[in-house]
Amino acid sequence: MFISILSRLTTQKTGFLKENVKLVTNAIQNHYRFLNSQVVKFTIQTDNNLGQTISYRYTLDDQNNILSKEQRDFYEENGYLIVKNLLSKDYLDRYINRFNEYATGQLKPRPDLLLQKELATKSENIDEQSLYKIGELYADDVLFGYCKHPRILDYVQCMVGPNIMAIHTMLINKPPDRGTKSSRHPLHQDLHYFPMRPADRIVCAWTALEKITKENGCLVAIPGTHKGKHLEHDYPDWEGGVNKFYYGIKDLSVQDARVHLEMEPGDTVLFHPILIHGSGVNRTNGFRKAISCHYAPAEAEFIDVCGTIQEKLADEIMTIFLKKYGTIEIEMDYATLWKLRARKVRGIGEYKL
Ligand SMILES: O=C(O)CCC(=O)C(=O)O
Repeated sequence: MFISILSRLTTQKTGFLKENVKLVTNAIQNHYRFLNSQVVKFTIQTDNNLGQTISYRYTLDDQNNILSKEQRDFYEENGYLIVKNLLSKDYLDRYINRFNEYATGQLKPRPDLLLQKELATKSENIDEQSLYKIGELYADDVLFGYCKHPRILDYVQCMVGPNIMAIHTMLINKPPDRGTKSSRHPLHQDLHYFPMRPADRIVCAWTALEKITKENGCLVAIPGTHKGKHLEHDYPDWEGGVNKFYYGIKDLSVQDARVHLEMEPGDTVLFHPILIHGSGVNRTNGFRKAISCHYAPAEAEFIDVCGTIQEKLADEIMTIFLKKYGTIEIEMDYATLWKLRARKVRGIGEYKL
């Protein structure tokens, strides 16, 4: 079903006219119809050193041979892979400086850049303590440079294939905890947010912009859970609440097997969207910054999440979207919202808004 929610866009905020929105929506549908007609068939069989045929499911053959066999096997088995020192300090400084320009008000954000405040500082002005997350990084050339970085894309291609879209982008600044623990991110699976499939061809790249440890709230993951199912999620029942959209897995029984992903600046973890992961409280006096991008193939299938376990979150995200852009009526659904936000970063089928 294409039309599930009637949404409203504003001319002032987006600069779109009603007719243009319709044209854009049609163009996106045609674009994905074109890409879907060219779906790449992914090979999942290869030989191991003993001459036996083994199956790889989560990584692709014949991409750019950048993954060593050990790295590939590790990702297949655990659902994540840390690549040490992938980005140099110049790049990290560039992203941190850009964050600081927004946090200090030196730079005015484009209307489509999302500046999100931490729950504990909701009523405060934007500064380094309150500015928790910058989203929709395509609205900033410097930050979007991360999503297009060839060193990142060379690894991403091993999971996604040659035609790559950036589907979800964030710079996350976890501030020192003020006793509320509100910057914790409950254990979740990222697929819960995404209306595209197949899950095995989606991957997140998450790069430490500074040293990230257990004390300042590193990522935690449960290795091997990418082989499981997409589980039911909801807001956790935490005293003091939880940040907007921080859904966690309901009734999770395997908490004890978690590992802490401590990382040096420039280290990058790639992880599967069904891997169960989250992050802890920042118990230090410093900030914990990371930048991330989720990627999917340009040929991905967009699904209708109505009637699925994703519907509640999708409705919540659509409601926020409508509130932000509210005056012209257009027809829009959750999948189209994600198509509008996706940007082609490598390969064929370039689509520019
Ligand atoms: O950076 C964090 O603290 C958590 C990020 C995360 O879990 C995610 O992006 O899915």
